[in-house]
Order: sequence, then structure tokens, then C-alpha cells
Amino acid sequence: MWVKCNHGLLDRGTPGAEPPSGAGRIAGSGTLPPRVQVVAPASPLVALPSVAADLARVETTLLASVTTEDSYLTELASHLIRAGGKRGRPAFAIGIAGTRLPEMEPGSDDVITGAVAVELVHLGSLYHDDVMDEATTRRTVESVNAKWGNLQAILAGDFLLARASELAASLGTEIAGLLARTIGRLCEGQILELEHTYSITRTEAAYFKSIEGKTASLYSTACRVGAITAGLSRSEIEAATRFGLRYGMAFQIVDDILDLVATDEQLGKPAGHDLIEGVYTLPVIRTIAAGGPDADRLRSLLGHPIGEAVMREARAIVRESPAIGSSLQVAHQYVADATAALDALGPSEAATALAGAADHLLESVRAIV
Ligand code: GRG
Repeated sequence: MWVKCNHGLLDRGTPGAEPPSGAGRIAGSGTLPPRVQVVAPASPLVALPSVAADLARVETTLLASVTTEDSYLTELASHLIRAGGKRGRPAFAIGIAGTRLPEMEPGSDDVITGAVAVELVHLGSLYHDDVMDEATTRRTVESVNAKWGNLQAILAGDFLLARASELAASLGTEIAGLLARTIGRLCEGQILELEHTYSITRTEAAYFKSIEGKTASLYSTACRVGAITAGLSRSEIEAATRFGLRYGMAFQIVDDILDLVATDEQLGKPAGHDLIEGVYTLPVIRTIAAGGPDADRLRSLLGHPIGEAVMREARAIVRESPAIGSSLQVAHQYVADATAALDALGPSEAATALAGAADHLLESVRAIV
């Protein structure tokens, strides 16, 4: 099925995240597989032996960087590291660094340090996010707030950010400043989302601006850090940054679509979470904006806290609407624009794998929608 792209409401003040353009192929409806890996951003990258080896170095460095004299703090700070996670952001930093040479080679120590600093920021944000959401699980294990309490989760999250900052500072003022700015952007994106919680008048512009801050900015920074630490040229650093930003936009849009269309089993967590939390994402915004009886019904169901039954009805309305296809189209276009940004880096094994990783993101949702 081909659908018309109908976006274009990005905030003008958000450099680099210009709206996507053009059209692409949308997967048709299919049967639901019993279990799919819904978001696996880095898999074509980790298929490269040297990336897999570098990610093992990231793992060791992550644990070392949060180890302290205080075994309690060490346990709190390493909890989600040990729980796993896809390590998509470090993989992208390593992948971008790898574009320096035609064949992928192990990253320098600086590349690994940068990749670890970025993942620590991501982890710190997850600790704080779980407190805000009163989450009980994260990465399939008990969340830090649920296991130890909010105070512990906030302080341990702060500690992860502190360690990230220390590592970033060891790489120089440019990367230290970049990471500090990115932490600010994460907060801005999250605050903007909060400002529109339970708002049935949330606009696409507000949505795009929020996801750019809360998700895309860190992917963008992961790629920029990889490019800087690998010694790429200024124009290559800018191209890598654009790639990460656009990929990150697609990543969050896909994540938001999956929350509306996938089953609990497919997600590995309760679906419909965003509706329960009052976070109205692109497909919801578009279903409401389309008008008509479905939009009227959806508006009447949302706008305030809801229970499971209402969430299921609201979810069904959105799932059946053209807004899923058109939102997916926006994600497709961001992936296409991300891939186009890679052209400025020249041909390499790593660039091919990064493009494959971006495509793989769409595969995850194609299996469901
Ligand atoms: C103090 C840094 C800091 C931030 C405060 C809470 C907050 C502001 C920001 C959080 C923003 C947030 C949770 C955005 C969503 C990011 C996201 C898509 C998380 C899931 O990423 P995956 O799928 O997770 O890569 P894994 O577990 O695989 O790493």
C-alpha cells in the first residue's frame, strides 16, 4: 500500500530535524508473528566482528566506570547495565568511527570512551524516567526505583551522569560541552512532553520537537562523538550528526507506533502505555486531526487518566486508522534522509552496516503493521 505523506509540521527552531520529504513503500497488513524483536537498531552493525568486539569493550568499560568504593552505590549504578539493553547508541558511535576506513577496524580507546559516555547518559535518563513513570520493570528486570526506591534511583541516575561527564571531559572540551548540551536537550524534550500530557490538542510540531530532544538528540550525539573521536573531517562530523538525528527521529516514531499496534508479547512490556500515561504520539495526533466519528470518539475517550478498557478502545480506533500508515511513512522518510546523510561519509563497510541498521529499524515494525 502506498500512502501520501502528510507531515511537515516540525518546529522551525529545531535545526537539523527538518521534516522528511518524498514517499516510500509502506508494508501492508500481515498476520502477527508470536514474538518479534520489535526494535533492534544495531543488529546489522553488530554482525561485523570488530563492532561486536568493540561492544564487549564497551561492556567492560561501562561496569568499570560505575564501580566505586561503596558496594551499595555500585550495585545501584550497575543494575541496568547488567540487565542488558541493545546498546544501540554505542554501536552507532563505533559504526560512525568505523567509516574512517573502507574496512571496519577496532575503535580507538577514545572511541570506546565516547561510546560509554553516551550510554551512561542514556542509562541516567532511564533511571530518572522510571521514577517519573513509576515504572516497575526496565530491560525485563525490576526497575531501580521499584527495587530500591525513588531517592536511590534519582541519586544513582545522577551518579551515572556524573561519570558520563567525567569520561566526556577526558576527551576534551568539545565533547564535554556536547554531552552537557545533550543532557539539557533530553530534559527539554521530556519537559515538553510533560507540558502536553493528556492534551488532545497536542500538535505535530510539539510532538516532533519533544522527540527530537528526548531521543534523537542523543543518537545524534552518539554519532557526533564517534566522528570526533575517530578524527573525521568537519564536514563528515556534520554528516554523522545529521544521520544520528534523523535515525533517532525514526527510532522514536517507530517506538510510538509499536506501542499502539504491537501486543504485550511482541513488545515484551505492556502495550498502550503511552495512552495510559497521557502521552499522545503521532498516530493519535493524526487520528484526532483527521476528524470524523472516530476522531470524535477518540477525543471523548482521551484527555484525562484512563483505565485498561478505555485504553483498549482508544488503541483499536488508532490502530484501524490511516494514521498508522502515514506515521510509518514519516519514519520511512527519516530513515531515507538518514541514509542520504551517510553519502557524505564515502563508501565503507561501516557506512553500509549503518544504512542496514537504519533499514532494520523499519523491518521491526513491518513485521507487525
Ligand atoms: C537527566 C539525562 C537526564 C534526563 C532527564 C527523563 C529524561 C529527562 C529523559 C528521558 C527521555 C526518554 C526516556 C526517552 C526515551 C528514550 C528511549 C527511546 C529509550 C529506549 O531506548 P532503547 O530502546 O533502550 O535503546 P535500551 O534498553 O535497549 O537501551
